[in-house]
Amino acid sequence: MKLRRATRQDTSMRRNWAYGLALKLARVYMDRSGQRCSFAGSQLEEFTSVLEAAHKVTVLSGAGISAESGIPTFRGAGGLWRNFDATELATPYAFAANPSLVWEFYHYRRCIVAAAAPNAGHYALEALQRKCEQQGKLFTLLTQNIDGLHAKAGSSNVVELHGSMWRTRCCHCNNIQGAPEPMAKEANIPSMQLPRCKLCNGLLRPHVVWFGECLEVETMECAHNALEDCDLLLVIGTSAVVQPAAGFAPLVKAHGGAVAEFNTEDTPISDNCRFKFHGPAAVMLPAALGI
Ligand code: BV8
Ligand code: ZN
Repeated sequence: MKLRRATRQDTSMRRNWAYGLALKLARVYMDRSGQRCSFAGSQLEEFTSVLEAAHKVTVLSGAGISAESGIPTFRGAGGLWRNFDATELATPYAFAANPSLVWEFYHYRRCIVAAAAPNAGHYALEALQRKCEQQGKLFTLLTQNIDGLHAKAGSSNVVELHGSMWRTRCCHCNNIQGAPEPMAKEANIPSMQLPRCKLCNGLLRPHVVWFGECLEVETMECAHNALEDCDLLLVIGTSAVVQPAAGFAPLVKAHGGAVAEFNTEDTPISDNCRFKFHGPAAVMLPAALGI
């Protein structure tokens, strides 16, 4: 039996079949886990053709993409640490008032992340980056997360808008170094015994951007280069409340770029989004990206 060459029509038939399967698969997953998930088949096709036609693809991720790795989100149920609101401790004022407490807060988060692994959502973005770069597209992954799970999943040149919990900075000479050894619970360590700078013995602080602090100039430049003329922005697992990141989607929409939101619920930017994939990122991203 002579195998005839696959026509264009064959390929699109196979692709439609694949999408249909992804959709069915996605639905099956939701029922068992009880998590609501929805995206219209037609929207998936449109999203896929916009992705294929795009020259510049940018991704913005938030705490929601790490939720299925067991990392508490800021506004989710886990957003509280010892009845402290995470956003209260992530400020220069909290650190000035009680550096030991803030050190313990970051130590607690490092322990959770150290025990966690990237999920299918992180890996789908790693695969998307590879695919885009193979196709000669410009791709940038911007994240608000300080957990380092995108890099752990293999993503490269990740722009960490708010820094990393795995780096520290000297409050005196600004020298950046690694994260220190774990510390005991309820340590209340006097600040002189807290991690110190190996150059000047100054107090070290997590190398992250706290509320009320500006993002680094280079980081903002990277972000603006990635958003300028971007054809497609994927916004994943963010409540879109914290500025300046919350302003990125409206910026892309304003210059005619398409925005696709991946979230378990609506957010303040949902109306700016041409595509909305409602459901857990670890399911919706592989399904929507056909990865
Ligand atoms: C600054 C690092 C100049 C530290 C962080 C304009 C108006 C009003 C206020 C301001 C403004 N401009 C500046 C401010 C002040 C402030 C701000 O925006 N405040 C907010 C609260 C209104 N911004 C700043 O201070 C920024 N600096 O602008 O400097 C300046 C300064 C002062 C005044 C003017 C100008 C610095 C902001 C960075 C702070 N540092 N992190 C640390 O992490 O410890 S922010 C931190 O919180 C995260 O990095 C992240 O950005 C934010 C949390 O948001 P998300 O990641 O979105 O997480 P969240 O839990 O909120 O939501 C999770 C989402 O996922 C939800 O939507 C949920 O539905 C969804 N989800 C859950 N599970 C899943 C899921 N989705 C998919 N799948 C799932 N499985
Ligand atoms: Zn120093």
